[in-house]
Amino acid sequence: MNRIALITGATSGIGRATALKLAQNNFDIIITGRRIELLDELKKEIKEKPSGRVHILHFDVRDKEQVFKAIDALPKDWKDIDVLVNNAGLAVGLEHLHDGTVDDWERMIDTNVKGLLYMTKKVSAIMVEKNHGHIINIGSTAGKEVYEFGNVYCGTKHAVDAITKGMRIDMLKHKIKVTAINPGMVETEFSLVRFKGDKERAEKVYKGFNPLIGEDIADAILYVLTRPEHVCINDMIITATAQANSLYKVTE
Ligand code: NDP
Ligand code: 8X3
Repeated sequence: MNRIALITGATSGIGRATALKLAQNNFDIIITGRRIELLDELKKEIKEKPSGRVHILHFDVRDKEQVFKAIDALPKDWKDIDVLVNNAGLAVGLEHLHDGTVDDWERMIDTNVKGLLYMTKKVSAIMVEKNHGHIINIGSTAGKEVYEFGNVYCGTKHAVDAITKGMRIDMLKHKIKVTAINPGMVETEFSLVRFKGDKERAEKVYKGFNPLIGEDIADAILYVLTRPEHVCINDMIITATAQANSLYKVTE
């Protein structure tokens, strides 16, 4: 029987690439996000993959009532989730703290930290019932070190790092694997969102630099999910060859 994987933030970037990669490798996929038209498009693509089984959940991870209702209302044949990929997340703004916008901070904290917690609460309860499952949290190099202007975004990803470690302890006796995948710069909609739709500024981030793409992270997720039962990959940091850490990268 195929494993069921729920991926948050599947409309774009890392989440979309992961949904396609896992569907290619015989996972049944629950895709989630706010942009329903993109979920519908992805559903069509997944239907062409070997698994072909796909289910859409449409909600904002910041809204705990929506999250809880969506998981509670899953049809019986989709409820038995084996894999949760907590991927939905964002950076908004890139300013010194005293120039920062409170609403940007709240969007990041509510999505990257609280949204991840709401999802995990509901889905891990299903996994605990059956003493089986795998939770993958998408952290960041920003959760391992802090860079100028990164303040609150780095704070949320450091929180993901700590919460992942806590989860692994709590899930231990339930045989649930917990993995953090921490990418460096990946070319997705990330910078467009960070710079609030300023395409020119977003493109500059990757100019002359050879970044990761969503599929590189999807590959790592598939690797982590296909280890033997007794092996749990706890923590992975993945950067482009042209990047050493948050502070050092080379451009051509
Ligand atoms: P994208 O902007 O391309 O994708 C982000 C995804 O998250 C979208 O599918 C978006 O869906 C979803 N999302 C955002 N906010 C919400 C919300 N409130 N409710 C539900 N879904 C939401 O960025 P990436 O693919 O790059 O980012 C994915 C994850 O990877 C994030 O956690 C990010 O922090 C992390 N990351 C990214 C790196 C990078 O350089 N790109 C590096 C390290 C980590 P929709 O808008 O449809 O709701
Ligand atoms: C995304 C990578 O370097 O923009 O988490 O923080 S970075």
